[in-house]
Amino acid sequence: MSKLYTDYFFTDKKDYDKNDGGYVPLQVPDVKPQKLRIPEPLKPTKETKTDMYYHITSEPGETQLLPGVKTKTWGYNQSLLGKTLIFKRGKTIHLTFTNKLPVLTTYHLHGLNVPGEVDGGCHTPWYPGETKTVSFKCNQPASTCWMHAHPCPSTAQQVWKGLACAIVILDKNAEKLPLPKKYGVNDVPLILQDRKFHKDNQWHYMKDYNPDGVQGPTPMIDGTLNPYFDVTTQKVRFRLLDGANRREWRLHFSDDLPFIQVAGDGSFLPHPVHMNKLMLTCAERAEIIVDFGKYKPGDVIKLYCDKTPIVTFRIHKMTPDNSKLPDTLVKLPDPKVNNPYVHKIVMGGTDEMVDINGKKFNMQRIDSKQTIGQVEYWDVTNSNSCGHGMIHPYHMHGCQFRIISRDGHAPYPNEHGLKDTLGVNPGETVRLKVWFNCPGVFMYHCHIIEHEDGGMMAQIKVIDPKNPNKKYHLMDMKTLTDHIAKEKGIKPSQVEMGGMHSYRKMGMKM
Ligand SMILES: [Cu+2]
Repeated sequence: MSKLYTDYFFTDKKDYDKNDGGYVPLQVPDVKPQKLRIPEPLKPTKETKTDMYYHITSEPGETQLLPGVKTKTWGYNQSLLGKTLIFKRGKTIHLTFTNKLPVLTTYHLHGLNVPGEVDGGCHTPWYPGETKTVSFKCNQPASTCWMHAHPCPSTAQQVWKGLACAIVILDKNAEKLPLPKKYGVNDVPLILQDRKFHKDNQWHYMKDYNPDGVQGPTPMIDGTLNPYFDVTTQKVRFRLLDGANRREWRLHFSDDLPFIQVAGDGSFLPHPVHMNKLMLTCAERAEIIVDFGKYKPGDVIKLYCDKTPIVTFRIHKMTPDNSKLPDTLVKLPDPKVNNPYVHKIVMGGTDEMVDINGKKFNMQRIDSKQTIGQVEYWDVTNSNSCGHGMIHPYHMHGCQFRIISRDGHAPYPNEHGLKDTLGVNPGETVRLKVWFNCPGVFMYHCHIIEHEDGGMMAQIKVIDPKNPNKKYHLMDMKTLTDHIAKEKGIKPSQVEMGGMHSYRKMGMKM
């Protein structure tokens, strides 16, 4: 029997979000159990041997979440969240985006190795009514990634309204592994979010605003309140995604039912990890295999976050499944560091004081450079004090990195795969090995979304050695503010965006 890990790994429990003054505990909402709204796969508009084409529209809508009045929400091709994008490795993907929202938005492909213009950060807005297409070759390992809006400094507000969906990458290795693969039956994404409902069942982002991250007491899983899932196969693969603005999810099942983590953010883990607890920080993903074999039809198992049940599993008749995972799930790229320069990244402050290396994000400033082909260490520090600090989930666009060490010690057992986001403990320095495959300007930031909007973000120019002087068009605050003022029919000085408070309080310009 492999070792069973029974803790959340994070070093100091005092740093969990639940010890923060602004913490909002989860509560089971007062609604009848709802069938889990597993997002359907989005059908390509066209698929050839080499190419896949999709059309995605971001649109406002209304969603029946609580009894009574529907909630005003935003989504992709639907009123809330979006259908799952399934990309096949090796194909060229063409994504046509139409923005039917009353505000500008972007389409960030979180976890994808794509050029800066395709990445969907703040420099590539879609203005209301606009349609544009991006294309890229999908050439990265099987994994669960996601897409979400990223128009700084309004990312948090747009994700809160519902602009997020899962991306699944398939490859030949994944096809061969003895894993549950029936999407929607035993291969199920669980997008973990939380919301607060106000009068008339509405969300009010600005009323709930907290510069350390907006939270709500109501768990919302795949856009479902109080969800249940019918288990009809002995083993189920859950693709867990922390899609919350702020919340960490400390997950465990009834009876401390063990499970196997097989994948992290950007790939399978080299070896399966047996565990009965799992913590995800914002934007992290984990694929786990749960074996319900010891239960009988009629049994009920629950998934908890801390003490609150968030999904109910109803056991039905199932055929025995004796499939065994191999010890090695994937062979991952592990290039040698070939440049001695070490990037030093310090995530500092809390509330409005957040920054990186003492500076708040500026869309026009390049903070770092790296050339394609160079493999470099990045030392990422969380300078909050230990014991009463916050865990900052550090995310890099445009790459999948390896975690080398945490304060000189080995990474946690479940972070040996490719990663794009990781929780950094207060006082800790994590060493990453980073390389890029695509050129462009990419952001790196804390993925507590209010922290990134508030300026705990910086950007890197990734240089293509074949075209080292390429100029990139970068967004600026005046253009952004003027456009938003025009959309709303107000003066630029009247424009209000979530992250602006942090800059204003610090007397800084964006
Ligand atoms: Cu943070």
